[in-house]
Amino acid sequence: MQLKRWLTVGAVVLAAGGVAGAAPATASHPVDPSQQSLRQLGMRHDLYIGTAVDMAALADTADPQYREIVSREFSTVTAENVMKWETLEPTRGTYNFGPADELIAFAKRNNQKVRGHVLVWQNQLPSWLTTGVSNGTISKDELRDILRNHITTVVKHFKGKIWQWDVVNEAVSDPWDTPSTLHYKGFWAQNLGPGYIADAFRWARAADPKALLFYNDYNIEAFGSGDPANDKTQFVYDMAKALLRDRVPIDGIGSQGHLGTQYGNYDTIQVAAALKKFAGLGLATAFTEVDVRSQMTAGVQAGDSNEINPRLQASAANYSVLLQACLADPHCLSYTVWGFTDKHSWVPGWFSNPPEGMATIMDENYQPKRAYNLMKADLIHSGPPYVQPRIPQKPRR
Ligand code: 9MR
Repeated sequence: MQLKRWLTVGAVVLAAGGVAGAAPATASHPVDPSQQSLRQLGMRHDLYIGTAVDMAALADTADPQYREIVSREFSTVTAENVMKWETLEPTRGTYNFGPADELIAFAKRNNQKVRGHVLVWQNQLPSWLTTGVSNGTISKDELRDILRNHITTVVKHFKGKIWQWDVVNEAVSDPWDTPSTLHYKGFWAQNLGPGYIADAFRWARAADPKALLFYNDYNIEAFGSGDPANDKTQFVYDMAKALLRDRVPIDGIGSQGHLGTQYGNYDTIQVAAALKKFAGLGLATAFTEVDVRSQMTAGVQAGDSNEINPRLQASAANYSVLLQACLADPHCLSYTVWGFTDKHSWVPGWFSNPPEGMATIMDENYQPKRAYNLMKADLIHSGPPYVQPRIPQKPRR
């Protein structure tokens, strides 16, 4: 009796699409899917839709809308900055978990998963670490111990609370770097050699047997020439294959998805093919930091619709290309945008010559743009046989 009652209530909630307080759908009044949130529509495919969260914005009592949209629209969250080394361990051995713990508590209250970002990266390192290495007070052996300690402490602290960890981020160079032949770049490769990548995954796995462990990078949305000397996607693919051969516990590839309307970018077929190739190795995939920025020409800044509209269209199209490709491969587990409003986006602060912006799915006043609606449409108008529910990834031992 108890069980039957629960099932009946559950069925009504499901029919209403889980909208708190919404009238249940009936045959004569079906739910209008365009009124559902991204997170509700994603669940039609078991696909988690996420956003990076700016903790200052989340805490801003003068702006409740930010919080409200994070909880309403998204089923997974990523800390935009507060899980990075400079925030977590600003002084050697002293950890500042407060801001990250707040995000985890927020996610729990809102029934959201958390992507952990990031364990090993060459940016946003604390100065005690970089200065210590450059002035020789931290030796190479000690540096390896420091890295192991950091990974172990951080992963253990969040054990059981992180769905996917970005274990290593942006380890591979770009064709515009010197030398132009792709290689392992940055602080960690320079000081420890590329073996730090396998170490990092092993240490992370030892600290949390259940989290999915990801390698995360940008400009790997599609394959190019196939030559790892200049095709970054191929380089990362070869790296992942070698890690798996060496029984390193890597579970997934995060494709960041930072695109710009001034570039050619890709089509859905190319991007879906790349995801399927990674899945062929036995890996999950995810889009982890999607945004599509535009150059803020004088015309855009002056409000000229001839300049603005094509950019909004192109931005929306690129959001859609990545989402359709993700939907097309059941191993693509989540699609996270790197901020959802132009009010809080890294883009204008980063690209100033020429200025760039308009990169997110809502404008500075939280008004949805075409990109937001196109994402919804993709989630609504897709399904079997070509779009199947997600296949959960088992963490590798
Ligand atoms: O969005 C982040 C911005 O607030 C920081 O200032 C910046 C520092 O490097 O990092 C940004 O996030 C980056 C992410 O951690 C890794 N991939 C690229 C993202 C955009 O730069």
